[in-house]
Amino acid sequence: MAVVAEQMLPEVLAAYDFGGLIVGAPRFGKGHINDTFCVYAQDEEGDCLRWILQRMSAAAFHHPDQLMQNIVGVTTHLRRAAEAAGRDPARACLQVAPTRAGEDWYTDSEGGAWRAYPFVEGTRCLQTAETPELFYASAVAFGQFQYMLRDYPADTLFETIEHFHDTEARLAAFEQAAQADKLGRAKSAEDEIAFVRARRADCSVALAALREGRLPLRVTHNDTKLNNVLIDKASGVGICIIDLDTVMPGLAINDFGDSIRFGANHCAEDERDLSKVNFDLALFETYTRGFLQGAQGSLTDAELDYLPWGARLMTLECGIRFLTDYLAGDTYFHIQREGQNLDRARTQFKLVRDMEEQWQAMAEAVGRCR
Ligand code: ADP
Ligand code: GN1
Ligand code: MG
Repeated sequence: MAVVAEQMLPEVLAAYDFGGLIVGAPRFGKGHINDTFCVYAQDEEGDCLRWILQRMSAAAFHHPDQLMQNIVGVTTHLRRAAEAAGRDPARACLQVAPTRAGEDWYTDSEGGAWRAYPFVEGTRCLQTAETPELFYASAVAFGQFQYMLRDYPADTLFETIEHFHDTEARLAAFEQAAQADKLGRAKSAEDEIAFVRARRADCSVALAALREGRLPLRVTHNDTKLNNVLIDKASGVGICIIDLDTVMPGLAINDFGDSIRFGANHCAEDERDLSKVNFDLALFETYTRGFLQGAQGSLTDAELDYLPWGARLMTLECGIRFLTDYLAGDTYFHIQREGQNLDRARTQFKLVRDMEEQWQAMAEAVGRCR
């Protein structure tokens, strides 16, 4: 997208009724994909209303209309499920805010696609698992999310990013970027490139199980980072799953695995000191217990068997994606400094190595939770 999001803000803010005088709309959050702003509006009583306003990434999402249709469908379903369970639907799920024209999203005059949600108040969004209890709370919420969507009609969902967790396709894209080496960066990533090439066969493990009918296709979130769940400040319970852009048919082990990748350690995703990057087996077990509790018995035996693979593959795949973006010129993941995507790839590969070393213990941990 050529135009910086800030440039379009006045036009986009005018397209919505935020219920008061807009007093500010700074950037917000730590997402890598969309341009996210928090809108502060002062109502007649002087109270502050907050909204999340986002420009959807044009690099990631090529059909915002289809994407928003998915989100409207899924949030409507989740709202009903929340009501049925006696939860406050305004806090239990995202709610798409209409534009003044009554649409679910707004296209600006430069072609950027925007949407807004009420800010879910009284919540926290964590960047690391501050305590095992909070990590457990996130696991229950993601497990529940899986459970609530078990009866969602998968064939009504558009594939918002094709081959999103197709690890074989990610590997092929990586090879292409490494061979093209259009910025001459491959030299600086020789070890990481070799690391991936030594694990080509791993990239097919989950896909083979899917092709052979051992793992079922479900409706999954596909981006289950800790910062995609909002935790209630007062109770510490995970109450609202956000970032629904990639809700699509997928594998439950990938939802499990992506959370482990991001949360079962004590470092930032772009930590440069790899001595600080360590896979935490205890947090792995904590998350497993929470996820299975939330999923309420909806996972098959084969899915439980493959949970460690979900963790290892999502970590490897994410590292491959960061490395590919580094080699291709940082066009997909937002960066704040040069080399950040290479640093991100390195943390992922360190975690993969740790998981390989603790492979047996991971299976035993799952065994204790089932
Ligand atoms: P990205 O795809 O770029 O990660 P997200 O949809 O995850 O975008 O939003 C980025 C951040 O904005 C989240 O990590 C969270 O901090 C915050 N956020 C998004 N939606 C809400 C909401 N409805 N209420 C409160 N915070 C939100
Ligand atoms: C992106 O959107 P965000 O920041 O929650 C990415 C995920 C990656 C993650 C790595 C749509 O997640 O797939 O795992 O970064 N989302 C998309 O941190 O590509
Ligand atoms: Mg996010």
